[in-house]
Amino acid sequence: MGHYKSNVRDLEFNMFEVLGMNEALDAGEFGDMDTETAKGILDEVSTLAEGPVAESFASADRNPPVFDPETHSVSIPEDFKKSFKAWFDAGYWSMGLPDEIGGMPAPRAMVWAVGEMMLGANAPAFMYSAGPSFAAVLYENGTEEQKKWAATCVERGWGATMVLTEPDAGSDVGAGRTKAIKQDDGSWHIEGVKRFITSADSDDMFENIFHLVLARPEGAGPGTKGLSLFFVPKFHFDFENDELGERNGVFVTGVEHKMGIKASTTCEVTFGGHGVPAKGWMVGGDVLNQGIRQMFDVIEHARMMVGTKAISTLSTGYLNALEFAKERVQGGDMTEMADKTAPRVTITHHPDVRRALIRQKAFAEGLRAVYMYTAAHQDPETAVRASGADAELAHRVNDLLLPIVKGVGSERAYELLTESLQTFGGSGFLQDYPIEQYIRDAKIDSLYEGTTAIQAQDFFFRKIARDRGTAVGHISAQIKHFLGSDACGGKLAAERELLATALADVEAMLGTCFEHLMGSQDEPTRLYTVGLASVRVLMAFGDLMMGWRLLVGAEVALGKVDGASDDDKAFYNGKIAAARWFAKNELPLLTATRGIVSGLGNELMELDEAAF
Ligand code: ST9
Ligand code: FAD
Repeated sequence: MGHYKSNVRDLEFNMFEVLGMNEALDAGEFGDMDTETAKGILDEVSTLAEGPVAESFASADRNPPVFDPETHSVSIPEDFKKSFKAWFDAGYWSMGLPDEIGGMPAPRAMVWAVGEMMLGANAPAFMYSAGPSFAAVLYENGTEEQKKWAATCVERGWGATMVLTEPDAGSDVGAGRTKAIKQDDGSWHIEGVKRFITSADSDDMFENIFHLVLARPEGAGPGTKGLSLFFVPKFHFDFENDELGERNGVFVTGVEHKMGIKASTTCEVTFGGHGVPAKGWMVGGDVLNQGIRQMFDVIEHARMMVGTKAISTLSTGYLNALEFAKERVQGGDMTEMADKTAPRVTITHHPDVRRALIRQKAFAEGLRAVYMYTAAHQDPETAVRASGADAELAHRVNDLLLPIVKGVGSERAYELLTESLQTFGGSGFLQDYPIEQYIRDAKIDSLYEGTTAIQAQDFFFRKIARDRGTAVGHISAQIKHFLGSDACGGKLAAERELLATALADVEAMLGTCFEHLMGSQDEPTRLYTVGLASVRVLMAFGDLMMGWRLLVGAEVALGKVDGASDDDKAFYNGKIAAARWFAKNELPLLTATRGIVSGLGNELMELDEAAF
């Protein structure tokens, strides 16, 4: 048995018992994929993830890819390539792609459920398979000719990258200096150096790689709006018959040595610096200033992926810790403290270990419930069943929740994984168990695809203020609807009250931020106060979402627990216990956060830098 432990039962609970996706599936709204087929796929993917995909998880960490500067290429360990091939050959990457490029109809929730298992088993292997989903973005934004290239990219199984970052342009993508020079044949020459590019070389895993590159056409304006998106293949290919041609002038010029996800190559990439032009084609034809909008189609997938990766890692961390705790015998029962001859017990008998386990469980399952709810809003067919949202509102809800999945998912997963490690005692610190690697591999999730600070600003300024509260108003109304209903005869009355207080606390925090935002029109420095509050507010909203979704799940579980099979009874009781625990132990903390946010001033911004 490998390191990875999936949780298919909880995935199915979310999809079919809470979010009612079986209705859409069985009504034929996703082609041939009905509930039975979906369940079959989840089981198969679980076997694949826990088996061959997980197999090279540790070995590829200990023997990471090696860069050869002479040939600008990397060599990747064979066992890792085998894991990748096992996943890629299974073909599930085609789920949710447009039909025209070989897609298989599936709800996005199914795509992310499969993604969760692959990401938890071996995230780098999943990340190398970005080709088809990036090709879908090319297909959706491309010219008629580019749509054909997109189909080629999928058919030939090419690798792909997203290329934004430069040494002086990280969070501030608009500071990018890479330029694009128009050629007479309609193509562009890209010139510049990009940094930190994932999967920019990958040994012989793909016959070709296409890079989606942000660059500034000569004469274009500053900032993100002056950027355009270019399709830059590693090898040229004949647009008629797809035959591979000359090497294009895009070369990997360095590979980073990292704390984690070592099997995933993180590359410096130089365009046009080696005597061969790096030829690219502007996505969508020569329409200027659309690059950042188009790239955000990629970024939205990638932010969802990063959050799901973090959440999946926490889930397998918890399940590993649980297995260990059930076997590790240490100490006597607390009630027999005085009796030194009392029988020794497994550590699951110790109250603090139970506290740690339920905390890991509540966050892992709470975050899964939140990303599943978000995914349910990525298709109109499932959104309407999840919250009554029409297509337009569903889109806004998804936008609102992406920074929660990515920002809160990554921060909480990293924090809670230390709890998983702690459950192992000293053994957790060893490479004999996967947790230390989980922690190293999960740290990246709060950094790439926009740091947590960037997620928090996106959440407040763009997803709430600019949205004029539409999506957040819908979520708030949904929570209030839940508070006002009672499908389980008052069994969750105390928890509902705690949730009501949490909602009021979060609404008050958002209100405070709004006041500062409005006040900043006369007093611009009040924006600093929003900046000082924003990560706390993001995290608080995440807790509110988790608390709510866990209680919705608990209510479903309460309705089913009586008369359930032994396995289901244990499962449902676990759902109820985790939701109750979260409401009683985590939600009350939001009242303190509310106080902190309302008392924020700008003292910190006025403090001389020398005083830090
Ligand atoms: C990276 C990659 O880190 C790491 C991992 C790679 C893994 C690859 C593998 C992926 C696999 C995926 C698999 C998929 C599934 C497969 C399934 C298989 C079963 N939403 O606010 P403004 C746009 S890459 C939408 O003024 P600034 C919008 O067009 C590097 N659009 O920004 C807007 O115009 P308008 C990642 C948004 O001040 C325009 O931008 N790097 C959003 O100019 C300007 O907006 C980062 O993420 C949004 N949320 O620039 C950079 N926001 O307003 C982080 C903006 O007219 N930095 N737009 O609509 C930021 O995000 C900055 O806030 C900034 C600021 C750059 C946007
Ligand atoms: P900076 O932007 O310099 O940030 C430094 C600190 O300042 C952070 O704490 C940040 O939160 C804070 N900060 C910066 N600006 C603000 C602000 N306005 N408000 C508040 N706080 C702020 N990029 C790609 O294009 N493609 C890839 O495939 C890719 N893969 C990556 C893989 C790895 C392993 C890594 C490490 C990075 C990858 N990146 C990739 C780059 C990644 O997206 C950036 O590292 C990230 O966006 C942060 O940029 P930075 O590292 O320059 O940090």
